[in-house]
Amino acid sequence: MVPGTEDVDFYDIGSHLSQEERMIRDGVREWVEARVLSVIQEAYVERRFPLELVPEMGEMGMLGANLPEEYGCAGVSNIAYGLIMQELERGDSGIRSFASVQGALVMYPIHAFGSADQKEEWLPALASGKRIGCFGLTEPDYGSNPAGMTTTARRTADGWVLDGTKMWITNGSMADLAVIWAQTEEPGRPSGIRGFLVPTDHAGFTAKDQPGKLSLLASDTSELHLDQVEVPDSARLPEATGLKSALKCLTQARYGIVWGALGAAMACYSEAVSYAKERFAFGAPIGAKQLQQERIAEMLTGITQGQLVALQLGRLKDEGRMTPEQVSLGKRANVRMACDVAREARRLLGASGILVEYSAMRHMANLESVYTYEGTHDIHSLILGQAVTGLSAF
Ligand code: TGC
Ligand code: FAD
Repeated sequence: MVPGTEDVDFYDIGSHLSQEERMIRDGVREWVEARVLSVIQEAYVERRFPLELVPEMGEMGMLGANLPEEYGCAGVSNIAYGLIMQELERGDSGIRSFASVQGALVMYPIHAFGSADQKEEWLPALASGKRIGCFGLTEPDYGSNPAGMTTTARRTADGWVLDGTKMWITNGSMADLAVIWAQTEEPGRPSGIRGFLVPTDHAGFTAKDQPGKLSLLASDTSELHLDQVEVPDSARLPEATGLKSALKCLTQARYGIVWGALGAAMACYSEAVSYAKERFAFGAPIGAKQLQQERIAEMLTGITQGQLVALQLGRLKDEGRMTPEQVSLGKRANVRMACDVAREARRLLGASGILVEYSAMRHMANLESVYTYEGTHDIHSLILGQAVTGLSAF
């Protein structure tokens, strides 16, 4: 077994999962061990997303897994979906990001807000990985506050013309389809934010890779440019009305991150424990030293608390009772915990911890993006502060 793939379950949380959920978790874990961990170090150093894995992810039902079977999806519980995200991020945050964007930010809005034709056309192709999607909300000047977006969709006799720039877009350069959020300009109607399905081969659509990243190196992060891109009215998501629809997509993706962050933390923890038992200093394994044992105890505590949060959140989601604010608490807490665990694991590994052969520093660097995207840590503090006090501090 590759270090980092052991189960971490100090509170026997696995006993609360159904047999199917455990089977799904173990199947994805085995796949990650065999297929992701064998390529990820090289892909990371080469700064490339391992695109060759996408058809396998589709075949195994990992894309939009909690959406219904009628569209070629796996139709699993939200807890099983979370476990898939956990196992993927145990491999690398970039692999989980791919699945999050494809499932929660592209397939979910098509399923929730799309027409029957849009669902038929896109969902099976996206579920199988034959088509790739991206989600364009953020702009160069509007990240935390997407309400200010300046991308426009101007109504014409035949449809819409889109103009604007979207920044930091995961999967952007390899996508066949972009979900673009834009301010509408329509004669006689107030402007509002709406979502559009834009095939990326349309004239005027360009994507370029974001250079200079030091995080999520095995992930495609791109800038999208829309220069008078014409789409018919049938490309508009008919049920998406206002920014609220885009924010609902974020809730789905953030839910996946609550679980995904656990996977990254578990990988770092397991690697650190195994290193602590084997590495000798001052005549004894460093794992026999009290300072390292405290480190390990802190990591295990954080992971165990995070597992309980994820499990209860999953239950609430499966019962249809989960609120966006509850997701904010989970995203904020679990990602911060994972950042702390990755950093402490890297330190425990000494000089070896800076090598790509070990996963701690890769996860540590990746998690800085996870801390920032899908609502920064600060934004989730403000969401929680507002929920508790009723006062906005944005
Ligand atoms: P605000 O007035 O608070 O809300 C407008 C309406 O939307 C409702 N709402 C939500 N509904 C569902 N889910 C959510 N998460 C929601 N948040 C708000 C809200 O109740 C309201 O409804 P109604 O009926 O009263 O009209 O809107 P605001 O413009 O003040 O914004 C609030 C704020 C700052 C929290 C929001 O803009 C925000 O979350 N900002 C962060 C932006 C962000 O997270 N961007 C992520 C981009 S995608 C990405 O990063 C992908 S990374 C790749 C990966 O996932 O792996
Ligand atoms: P800003 O909003 O400029 O924030 C800068 C700093 O100010 C942060 O520390 C923030 O917390 C703080 N801040 C902001 N507002 C307040 C406030 N009111 N009070 C106190 N502090 C505040 N976006 C997409 O649409 N699609 C994607 O696929 C996507 N993928 C991404 C992939 C990566 C690798 C990264 C890094 C980002 C991605 N994003 C994507 C964008 C991401 O969602 C934004 O970066 C994020 O929402 C923050 O926006 P910003 O970077 O513009 O930061």
